Amino acid sequence: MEQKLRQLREESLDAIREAGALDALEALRVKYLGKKGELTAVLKQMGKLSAEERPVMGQLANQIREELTEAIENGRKTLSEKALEMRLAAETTDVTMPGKAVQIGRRHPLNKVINEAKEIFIGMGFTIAEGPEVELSSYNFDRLNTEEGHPARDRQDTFYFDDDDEVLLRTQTSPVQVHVMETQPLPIRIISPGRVYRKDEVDATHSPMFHQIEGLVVDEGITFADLKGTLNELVHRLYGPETRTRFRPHHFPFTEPSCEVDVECFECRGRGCRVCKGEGWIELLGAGMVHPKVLEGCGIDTEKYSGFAFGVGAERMAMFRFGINDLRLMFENDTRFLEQF
Ligand code: 2NL
Repeated sequence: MEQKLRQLREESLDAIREAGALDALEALRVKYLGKKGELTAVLKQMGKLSAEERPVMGQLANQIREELTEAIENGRKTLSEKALEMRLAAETTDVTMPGKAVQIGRRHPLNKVINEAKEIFIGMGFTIAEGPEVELSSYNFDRLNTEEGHPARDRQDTFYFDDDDEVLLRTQTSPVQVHVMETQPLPIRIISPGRVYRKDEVDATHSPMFHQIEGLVVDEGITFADLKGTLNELVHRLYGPETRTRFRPHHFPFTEPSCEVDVECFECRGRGCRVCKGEGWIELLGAGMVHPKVLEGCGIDTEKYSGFAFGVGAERMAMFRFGINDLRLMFENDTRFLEQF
């Protein structure tokens, strides 16, 4: 029996030393020390020994059990330390590595000029009015004195949703102002920035979707002088106080009289260059005194009240403001372009 025990001890200690993983070690513990284990099996045969032999063998067996238990425990410690070490090595963070730069976006040049214009008008006592991009023909055209048959209403130029040409994508933000005139008390001082749509082919100066800022003032005693003063203030704030303006007679169905406003070319300061095509002036916006028919259509008493209105393309404004020569750049969202403003 002694021989058997010593052999078991050699064999099991060797196996424990060679175990490469925690579960292998646990399997060895069961194999030797478990209820049905090999050492347990030897101990069960103690009964067959003589009275002298029994304590000696018992002591040896207990000693072996302790040795095995200790060896397994040591093995377990070593293996889990090694596992931890490997995990730590795999997970190390090099705190001296440079950080990942967070890409922070910038405001789009278009939104920049729209926000600037909003600030300027808010400073003059205006409020911002918004409204739907899908409108009724009656608000986009009829209420603005643009009668059936007017070229602006052509199917070639306007995105209609239906065959009767009643529902459309607004071609200007004026319908927002008609809604305001219908529902809000006088006086009115608003600007309405937003998207507008026209069936234009895309080129350096045209896009089927663009942004407009319209403005409307209705009060007692409003004159063309108020119009000039307000628009000169806008131009001076946007392009510098020395920038000259020119008011040219024009025609719009919704204003009378009407004008177009030119600003001195930002490139050549009026001398004439490639940007202004030798003119010295660049057309910026359209404006006029609100047509009496438009005011009356909204239930406003034209004996007492008058008003002025204007409309300006925000993309045009941004192109002049930042010297951008192609409208398409505004909608491509190329970060190399956007980073410049
Ligand atoms: C342009 C410039 C303009 C208006 C828009 C307007 C709005 C109301 C009444 C009267 Cl509610 N007018 N807006 C006025 C003049 C010019 O836009 O070039 N449009 C084709």
